[in-house]
Amino acid sequence: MNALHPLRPLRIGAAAAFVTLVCFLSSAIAAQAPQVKPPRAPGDFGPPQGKPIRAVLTSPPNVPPPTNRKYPAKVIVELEVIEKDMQISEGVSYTFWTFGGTVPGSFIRVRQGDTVEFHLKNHPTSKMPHNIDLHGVTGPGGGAASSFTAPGHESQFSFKALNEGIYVYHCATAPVGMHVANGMYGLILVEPPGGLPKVDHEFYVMQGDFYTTGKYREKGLQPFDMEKAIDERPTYVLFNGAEGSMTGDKALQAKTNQKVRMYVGNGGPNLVSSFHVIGEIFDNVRYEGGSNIQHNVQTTLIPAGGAAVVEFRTEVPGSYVLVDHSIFRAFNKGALAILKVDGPENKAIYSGKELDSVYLGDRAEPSLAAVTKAAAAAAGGTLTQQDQINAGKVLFTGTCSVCHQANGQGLAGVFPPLAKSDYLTSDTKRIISTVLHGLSGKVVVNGKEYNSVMPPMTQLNDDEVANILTYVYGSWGNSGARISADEVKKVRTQPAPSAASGH
Ligand code: HEC
Ligand SMILES: [Cu+2]
Repeated sequence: MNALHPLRPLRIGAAAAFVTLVCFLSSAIAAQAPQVKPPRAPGDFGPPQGKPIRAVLTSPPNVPPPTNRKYPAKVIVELEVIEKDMQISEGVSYTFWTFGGTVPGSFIRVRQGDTVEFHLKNHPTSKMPHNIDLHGVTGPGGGAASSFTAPGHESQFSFKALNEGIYVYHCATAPVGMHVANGMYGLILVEPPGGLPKVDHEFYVMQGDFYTTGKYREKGLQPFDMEKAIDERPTYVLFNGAEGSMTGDKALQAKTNQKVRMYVGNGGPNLVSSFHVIGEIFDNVRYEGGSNIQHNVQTTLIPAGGAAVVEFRTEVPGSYVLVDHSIFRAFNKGALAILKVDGPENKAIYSGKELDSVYLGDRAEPSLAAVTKAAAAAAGGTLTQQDQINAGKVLFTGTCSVCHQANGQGLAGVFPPLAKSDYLTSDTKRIISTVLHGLSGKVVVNGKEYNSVMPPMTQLNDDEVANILTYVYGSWGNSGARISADEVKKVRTQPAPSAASGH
């Protein structure tokens, strides 16, 4: 047996051996993790001192400044529930229920030992009663029973923040799942008495899963789908309540050689997050929001109703992509955000040139505006061919260009060209069907044979297919045909074509 096995001396039963074991363990911990501070016990730090303080609340992705306080105080938190329609994805809106008008709700920051006087208001235009359960509260329901608030009312309760840490809060009014699914969650940070180590940037990021009756990116106001929620089949998985909440010109910003800290929560209601930043390694993770710090972590699990604090240094400039590494959620349900790091290259650490398009597709630029414009025009009955081409170009970049290339030339022997493709001159129904149902088997394009597989683009809705094809037909010397969403709708119900049947 291994002589170094730490449990072996215990079997001998000598007290000295036990002391050796304790020393071995504590020195091992100290050696491995010099930055770990001894975990602090929960504690009553005595009565609040000084004048009552009004808490600074921030909306995501912002975090309130450190309390910078050496004593426990009485801190007044005023939070208002507002039910409102907001954009969940380009051209898609949803009736969110919010703490403070945003999803996730306002970030609250207090110090361990503070006495928090909590005021919960429910806006008069609300249709539902709401309450709040703060995981940082010691007491039945985390405040839920004391904070039940009808529309137009306000309730008040107080608690002492006994434990330091990062905690989720959420609404706990029945049906609880529905209130959470509509965006009713946020984070409260209880700083340790000495505060947290200084960093250059702090960000507030919170994941949530959303359930709409329409498909992913289906336009218009989308109602909540209770059945999908019960079955745990989300339409969207999002950071900060909207697809694109932190991409394009809303990307998080940092410079090279800075320390970044992210408070990352997961509101659920159903999914557990495998939180990862593509191209970074977390130097420190306070996993599960607890007092232990783990180092050199690639992906950290964040349970529904849980949170973590991740920290890393920025060394190399570029776009770093925040994802749930359950990766379909990132690329097909919206769980994707960007941290843009500016600064000089550091070739000793990373030689490469930046290739945004590999990971980002249509999210690399804030150009989805063209898609929104086309959707609005379609709804208003004023959609022009140019609107479709503009929107289609953006969608083509995110969907088709990875194979057919941005210039439509394809890749010799692998992906056929769409530019001046003679295949495109066949019946437009057949081309629509190619996009909807995919294509496989032998095809001849401009005299060259291809025998490969194009997967069905089932994630695209009728508008999107119509716009993409209008763009394809309107580009690179193709026929200029215009495709309508109605045509796509008709073809969708028909069976898939087979490549062998020719044209
Ligand atoms: C994963 C790679 C891939 C993607 C993504 C893809 N295609 Fe294709 N596409 C192919 C392949 C491969 C073929 C040829 C299939 C065969 O050999 O049977 C093809 C064939 C075609 C054809 C018929 C041949 C031609 O060149 O005219 C059209 C039209 C077409 N694709 C349009 C699209 C459009 C529009 C999109 C985006 C909505 C798209 N494709 C996305 C791989 C892809
Ligand atoms: Cu509620």
